[in-house]
Amino acid sequence: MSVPSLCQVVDLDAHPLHDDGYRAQCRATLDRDGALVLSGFLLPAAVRQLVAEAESLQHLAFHSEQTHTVYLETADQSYPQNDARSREVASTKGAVTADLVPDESALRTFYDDPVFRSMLCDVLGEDELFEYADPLSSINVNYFLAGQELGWHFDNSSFAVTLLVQAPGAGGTFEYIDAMRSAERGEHNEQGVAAVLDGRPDRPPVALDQRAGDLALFRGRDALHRVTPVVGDRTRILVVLAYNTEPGLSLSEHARMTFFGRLG
Ligand SMILES: O=C(O)CCC(=O)C(=O)O
Ligand SMILES: [Fe+2]
Repeated sequence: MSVPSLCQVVDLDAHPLHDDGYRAQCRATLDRDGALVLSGFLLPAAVRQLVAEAESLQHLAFHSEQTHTVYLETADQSYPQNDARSREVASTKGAVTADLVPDESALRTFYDDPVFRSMLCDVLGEDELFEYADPLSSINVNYFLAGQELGWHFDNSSFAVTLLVQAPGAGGTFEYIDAMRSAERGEHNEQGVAAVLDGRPDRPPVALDQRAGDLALFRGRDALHRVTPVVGDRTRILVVLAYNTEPGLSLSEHARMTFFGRLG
């Protein structure tokens, strides 16, 4: 079996990835909202096929259960009790790494596709995007079982690209509050973040309406975001398509050990 072609996997009528007007529209939405959902990105047959593939890989998932701060650091109790830097949130999920994704997977069809990558560049305002140098981190299939969640956090990378393969029965919602800090300017908005953790945010979180087969882009370095606990027996299956803006970079050894349980 060979890798399916882009038109067999992506609904190119609804999402003409090569088209400059389409790209400009996507970019305007992402710039305005801090997140973008491409509804019905995958063709229905590709969604069904990816669910089957993800289910067949699930027994290989590494399960991580972590506590961390919203800044993805270890809580520092030398800060006051209500300071965002001393407060822990919990994240639990299972992850299958890129090296375990079959060569003929539809996920490779668009992860590697030059048109898809140049579309991402235009939408994100990047010159070029590169895969991770390590064999684990470029494509991750994540599984959220009943009760599993990602606590409020900021990402280390400036943007994220995700594909929802299977939505849970309930819960498992991606929520975000855009522009809650400026990592670039070193402004971490500890007070605003603490208010979110206390359940009294200045601005209400936005719930992303991402359904199975929808691609999402978000600026997770400055948008505070979380995934609410999954409710019910249907596993949330979400693929993270991870890129770097420079070649030759690997995910840190600490992050690989935490999320994948191994380095390569
Ligand atoms: O599962 C999701 O939808 C978001 C994933 C995420 O925020 C992350 O991996 O940092
Ligand atoms: Fe994140």
